[in-house]
Amino acid sequence: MQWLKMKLRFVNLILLLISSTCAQLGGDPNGYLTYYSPLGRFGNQADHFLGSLAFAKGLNRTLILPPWVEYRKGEMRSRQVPFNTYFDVEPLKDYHRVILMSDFMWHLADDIWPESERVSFCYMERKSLQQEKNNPDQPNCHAKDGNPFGPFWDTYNIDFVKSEFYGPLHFDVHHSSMATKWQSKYPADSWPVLAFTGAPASFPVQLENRELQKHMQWSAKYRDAARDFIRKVLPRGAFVGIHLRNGIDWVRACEHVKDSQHLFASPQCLGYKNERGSLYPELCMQTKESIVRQLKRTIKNVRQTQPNNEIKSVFVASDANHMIGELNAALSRMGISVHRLPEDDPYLDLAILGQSNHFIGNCISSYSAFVKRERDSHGFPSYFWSFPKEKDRQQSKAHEEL
Ligand code: GFB
Repeated sequence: MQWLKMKLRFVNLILLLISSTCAQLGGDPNGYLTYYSPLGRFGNQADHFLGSLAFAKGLNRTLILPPWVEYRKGEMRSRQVPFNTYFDVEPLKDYHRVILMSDFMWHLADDIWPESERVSFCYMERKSLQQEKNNPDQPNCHAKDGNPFGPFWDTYNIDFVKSEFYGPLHFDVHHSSMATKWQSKYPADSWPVLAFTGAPASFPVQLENRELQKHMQWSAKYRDAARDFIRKVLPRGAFVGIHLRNGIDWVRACEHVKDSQHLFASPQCLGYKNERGSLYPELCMQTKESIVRQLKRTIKNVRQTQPNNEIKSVFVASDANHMIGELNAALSRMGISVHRLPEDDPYLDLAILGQSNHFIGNCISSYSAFVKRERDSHGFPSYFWSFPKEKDRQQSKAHEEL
């Protein structure tokens, strides 16, 4: 009898465990949302992620966390890196329900999203680059057409059997009844998963969604690596983190400054309606002299205003030229050393910049924008290269002195 009771208890425990895992993993009656962000590299994808998170919340659907898409030198196909390699999943849940793509595909997809019901969503027909695939009688999203589209969905063995064009609906759930329109056109019981061929979000990130950055917290691996670098490599004392975006792709991108009101992340300093000014070339690409000048000025200002937390070093993150020699030469007389990572690591660079006492970034770069948002969420100070314009700064200084 005793034995039977124990056995029953054991079976009950197992049943409880199974049901709580299922409850944790979903079976969300409100449905799911998944997307692929074909735009750019990390900074662009992060902007898209914040917008998609807000959109999923607006629609009250669980967001399936996509992997980060990476492009490595010499590799033809993009790589998909699980979301939680870089960021913890739990803090996101303070804002809204999320699930890792691999968990969804392993544990829930067979029931919730069987292969025969996988529909890809796009605003309107997307033509294939292979002409023979374009059928005027059957317009299609061609969700897996080309790299990186194909490799992304292939990572999870996802094929689509149909396309759905959602236009004229859009993604701004903050300023209209858009969420209700989505819900009534695509109710969760008949559309359990909305799978978008592009992110359901704007670029750059919508003003209202910037603050969601606080839910993106570095995984233990990156938190620890950043802390170790700061403790073991940098001298004791405060440090300035700087982002130098100066690779050849950037030089080319900066050519668009002359015919644009906005470029990439520029609203972060100029304002979304250019209320803090128009674009100018130095905002995008700075001279070495102006970088040294601004850095020295920042260090001197901090020495005057915060004498108890003197800056002892500079940490440089860059995609191309870190200017270590020039910066060391310019700053050594001030007793300041200049450092970089021994090996290229865009994520560790970001995590360290996020922790610096002061940060100077590139207003136009979405990579810098990620750091700025993270620092804003902690109340840490940030500045931009060549902003405000040197002439405007001199004028306002003269005005102050009057
Ligand atoms: O992140 P991202 O979209 O920012 O793309 P931007 C820039 C990529 O360059 C990063 C590398 O994801 C990194 O891989 N990178 C940039 C860096 N800065 C650093 C750095 O300080 N350290 C390291 N290790 N790597 C724009 C894109 O890039 O560039 C546009 O938004 C377009 O789509 C344009 O491609 C040319 O916004 O700076």
